[in-house]
Amino acid sequence: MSDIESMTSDWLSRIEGAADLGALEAERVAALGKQGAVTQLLKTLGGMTPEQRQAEGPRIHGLREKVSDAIAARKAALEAAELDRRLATETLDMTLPISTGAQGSVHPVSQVMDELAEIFADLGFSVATGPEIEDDWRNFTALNIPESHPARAMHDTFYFGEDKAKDGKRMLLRTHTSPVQIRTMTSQEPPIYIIAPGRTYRSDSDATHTPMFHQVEGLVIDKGIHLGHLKWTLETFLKAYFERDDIVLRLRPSYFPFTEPSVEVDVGFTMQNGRRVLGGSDGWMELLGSGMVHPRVIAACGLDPNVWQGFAFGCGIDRLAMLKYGMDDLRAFFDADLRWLRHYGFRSLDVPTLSGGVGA
Ligand code: 2NL
Repeated sequence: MSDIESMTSDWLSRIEGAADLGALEAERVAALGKQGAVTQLLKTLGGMTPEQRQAEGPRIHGLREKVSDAIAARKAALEAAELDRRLATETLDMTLPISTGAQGSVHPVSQVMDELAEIFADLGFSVATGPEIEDDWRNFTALNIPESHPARAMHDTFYFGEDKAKDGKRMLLRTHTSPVQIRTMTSQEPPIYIIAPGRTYRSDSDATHTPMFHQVEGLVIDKGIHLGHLKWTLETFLKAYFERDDIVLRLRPSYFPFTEPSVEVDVGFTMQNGRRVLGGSDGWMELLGSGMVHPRVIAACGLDPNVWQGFAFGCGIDRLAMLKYGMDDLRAFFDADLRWLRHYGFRSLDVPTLSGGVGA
């Protein structure tokens, strides 16, 4: 066996014997580093005659190539073994209780959803949910918003392509939670007392609008329902939610295609140390939209509007959270910044309400 051949097998066995990445790196430096044995050998080519170089050059370069290939192969094998070892040992039992070092907390939106569920449960309402991908009929047509209605454009709807159409119907991301109420009315016998909290989508983005936002709508369908029931329900809800008895509501005539009459609801505030505090009536803040369910909506769901009446309301949950907790930028809701949660008093391991987790 020539010198080069014995050197090759010597290096290959040393590389193969490297027990870990550190040992392998030491072998690499010893062979291919500046002062390495193979590098030194390559340098001898300079002092050879052309004939010697022609004979020795390919052999020495061949040695260098085999050594560097062997190092790369050994490195890959050691890394794969290391990954296997970590995958086998670094398991995480997700069923174990979280450590006391936990940093997160319930999100304000989840907290408000739980509060809503709890308050309305006391008034006899249950929580209804439905899909976020809806069809045109449930999101618009059944709500008395026909094809040509400007409200369709106003909603800045995210539509799916024709290729995602179901039964010839084009699908969309629901622009409000009303389709949940439509589903309830078309599948359940009245009386109906529900709230529908959840995610809704509109193509809109600035300090007060995010493309995904949370809405809660309420719906009552029963016999002999009138505006007085709507006003009492909203007053009772807002007093419980803001935990104040001096909440004053102002009802203004408005327009929604799905309610008649339609009522916009403002909540009164007073100024305290330059800040708006809810309660009293020094000024007014727009809070929610509502009205008596339009007879056409009741009829579209297969019910007789001469027998069944109802009221409905809709409100942004993000807005409810901002007002209650004094938050001013909606975008922070979706930044997952723990400092923001802590700043507004949300702590790990909080148990916010007795009904924690029953909201959507
Ligand atoms: C707003 C206004 C509103 C409704 C939502 C509704 C649902 C059905 C029938 C009738 Cl199924 N009405 N929902 C009614 C009035 C207003 O929302 O400004 N939301 C943010």
